[in-house]
Amino acid sequence: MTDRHEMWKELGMDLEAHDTLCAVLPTAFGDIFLSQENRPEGMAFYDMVVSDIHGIRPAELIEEQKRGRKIFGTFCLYVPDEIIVAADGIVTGLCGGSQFWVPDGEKVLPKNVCPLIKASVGARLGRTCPFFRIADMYVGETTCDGKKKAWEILGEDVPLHIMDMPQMKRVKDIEKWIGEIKEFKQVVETFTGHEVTAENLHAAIVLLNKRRKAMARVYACRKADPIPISGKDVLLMTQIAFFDDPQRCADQANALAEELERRIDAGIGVFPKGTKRILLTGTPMAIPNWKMHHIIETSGAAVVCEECCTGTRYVEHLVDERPMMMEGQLQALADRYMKNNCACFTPNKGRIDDIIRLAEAYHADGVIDVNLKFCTLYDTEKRDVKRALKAAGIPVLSLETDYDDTDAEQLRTRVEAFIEML
Ligand code: BJ8
Repeated sequence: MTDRHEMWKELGMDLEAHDTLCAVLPTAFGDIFLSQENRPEGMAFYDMVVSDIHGIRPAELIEEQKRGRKIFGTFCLYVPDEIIVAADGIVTGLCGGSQFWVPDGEKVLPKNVCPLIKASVGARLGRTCPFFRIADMYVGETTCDGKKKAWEILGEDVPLHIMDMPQMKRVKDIEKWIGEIKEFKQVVETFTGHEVTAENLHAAIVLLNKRRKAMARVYACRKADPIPISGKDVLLMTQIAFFDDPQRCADQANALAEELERRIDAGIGVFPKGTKRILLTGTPMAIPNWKMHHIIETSGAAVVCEECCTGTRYVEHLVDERPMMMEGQLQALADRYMKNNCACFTPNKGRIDDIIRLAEAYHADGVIDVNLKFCTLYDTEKRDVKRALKAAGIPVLSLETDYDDTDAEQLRTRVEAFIEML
């Protein structure tokens, strides 16, 4: 594998600390992913990306920067990638998913902030992630309190624009959201030096819809029994999509979907027919957070769907491609992004409806609602999720977890008992 130390040094990274991270990842990945049997051949691409996760894509991004393109680091599904892509910018997701980055985050944040935020701040300030070093501008949003305060800290270190998210979905809130997208467009135009026109915005909408459709095709294959791909592998595909080139992402996902469709025709699965099927819902699972999937899929069940931001929310709902004028396009973007049902909204009944709809569509035997520690939004919503699923006759297990592995055995015991009763 190419030695990337020179590149990381030029990015101002802490090489010694970063080497520690690089030393543990291959073993973790091998144990969790490569130990699976009968994986689709299409996963070879994603395995290759992970094998040089801080090398291949960062090197590409640096090349693009040399050509004058700007890289935008984002942390939330509400930030409309289309605007950035239309201005010839590149989007890279920056949510931290490893415990490795948490201690550096805790140097500036209270301990009782969710690990996703602590890891994201820690990855930047600890200088141990190339993506956090490469991004020319970060885009924050006013979703949860922890993130809002984290932007103030990160903003001292890197150019940062904050999108003011509505907290409700009334007509006036959506109008305000369109105003925010307009302002974001201006910020991106100034930063990149490229005007967003109706033409390039249309092309960006089509491209990102293509990515959604290709990934949704992979997701749809999970409705089959036997299941042609593990939940872990679909999670990995989704996590990688956040920083990959959108066209390549769509091509790889389509190729994978074709293979899965052939598997379905031939009755080939990665778990025996009749394996218990779990829908996961809750907080997002940023790479390399594979904990819950691994526990579930080594406890006798399969994850067939994720109602979360590293799941269906990323692949469902296309932006209307018909408007060809700027006003209509911005409205279409606002409409599509407001179909995401994050717990930062009130009320958020749409999420409950989504969970029930998806549990039925993916023939789930049960739902596991997983909350990252200190995320009060999803933690509070657990009550409504439980109540609605009980009323719908769908078994549900609510869990809370952190990024470290100290609770893994306890979680396994609870998951095994849940699967047993399905
Ligand atoms: S649209 S889920 S990506 S906000 S887990 S940081 S909410 S305390 S990540 Fe999210 Fe956008 Fe919503 Fe999705 Fe805060 Fe909760 Fe932490 Fe969270």
